[in-house]
Amino acid sequence: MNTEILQANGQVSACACVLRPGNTNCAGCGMSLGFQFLEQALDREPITLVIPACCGIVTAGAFPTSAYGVPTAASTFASSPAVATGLTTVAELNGETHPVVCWAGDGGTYDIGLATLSAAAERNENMIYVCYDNEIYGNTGGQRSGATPEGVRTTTTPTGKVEPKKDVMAIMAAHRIPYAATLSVGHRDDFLNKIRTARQIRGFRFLHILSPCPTGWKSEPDESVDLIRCAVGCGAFALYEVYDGIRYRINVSPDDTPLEEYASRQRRYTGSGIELATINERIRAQWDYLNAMARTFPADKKVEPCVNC
Ligand SMILES: Cc1ncc(C[n+]2csc(CCOP(=O)(O)OP(=O)(O)O)c2C)c(N)n1
Ligand code: SF4
Ligand SMILES: [Mg+2]
Repeated sequence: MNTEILQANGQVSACACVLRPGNTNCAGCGMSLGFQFLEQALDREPITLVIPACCGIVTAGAFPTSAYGVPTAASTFASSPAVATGLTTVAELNGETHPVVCWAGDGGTYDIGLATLSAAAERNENMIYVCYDNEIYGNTGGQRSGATPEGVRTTTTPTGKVEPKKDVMAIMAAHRIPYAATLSVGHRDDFLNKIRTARQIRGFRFLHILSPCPTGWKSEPDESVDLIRCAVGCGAFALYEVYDGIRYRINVSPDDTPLEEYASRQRRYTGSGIELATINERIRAQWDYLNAMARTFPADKKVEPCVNC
């Protein structure tokens, strides 16, 4: 595969680094960390990226220069898993085994791209789909998405979103795909393990990253990693894996971190009309569900590396 990329300074680089320094992402953006962890986990193996409309494609810059050091296809919102399907098929026909990674925001995943995401998952296409979820349409000014949690103020929910966050993991599990997992940029080892696990499996793999967005969350850029640890600690973001859509493994259980600590460090919760106690109740109910699934249908089988990947 040709990985030569024309850099902003006009020089050609063969750098397999996924996201180059000097890109336009905001300081403290979870997407930047996610790309770094992806690259580390894959040990700089070449990949092909497919990215629909989102902050991630703004980062790419204007052709022929690019902030990405790997071949990157920009797609429409609705078509990224279909584009990735085509690229995977062609790569396999050419005898190439490098992964095709679809990298989309929550707007592109939960809402606007859901139809082709569902279709590719149902066909069990051989790709890694990553949703970096900043819980808003960040790129267009911070509107609410299906991923915005209840109680969060956005430009379209100025008094706090009333509806709960859509359970995208349950939707993906219902497709009985081989692997689905949630990833935290505050838990690096767990993050890298899940990328490596996904790499070893053939078929549709769905990875969901809670991606801090200081601009939209009204949080401090240097607190991003700690904030995600806090989200995991208070139970607002559960770290778990689902194999074949039915076998569950919880990776990190909540500790004693209060939801108030997570919420108070982001001004998107300030002045919300929804009580934290109400939000907490729903978080506890989700944990009851996850614990029951992990107890009843545990993921105890070890992943066997795919011989054709
Ligand atoms: C069909 C369609 N509708 C709306 C837009 C405008 N648009 C571009 S990016 C974006 C928000 C993307 O949100 P998300 O996928 O969460 O990524 P983020 O910007 O948060 O990184 C929107 C609404 C578009 N490009 N195409
Ligand atoms: S708006 Fe948010 S998601 Fe977009 S680049 Fe900035 S921090 Fe990242
Ligand atoms: Mg988003």
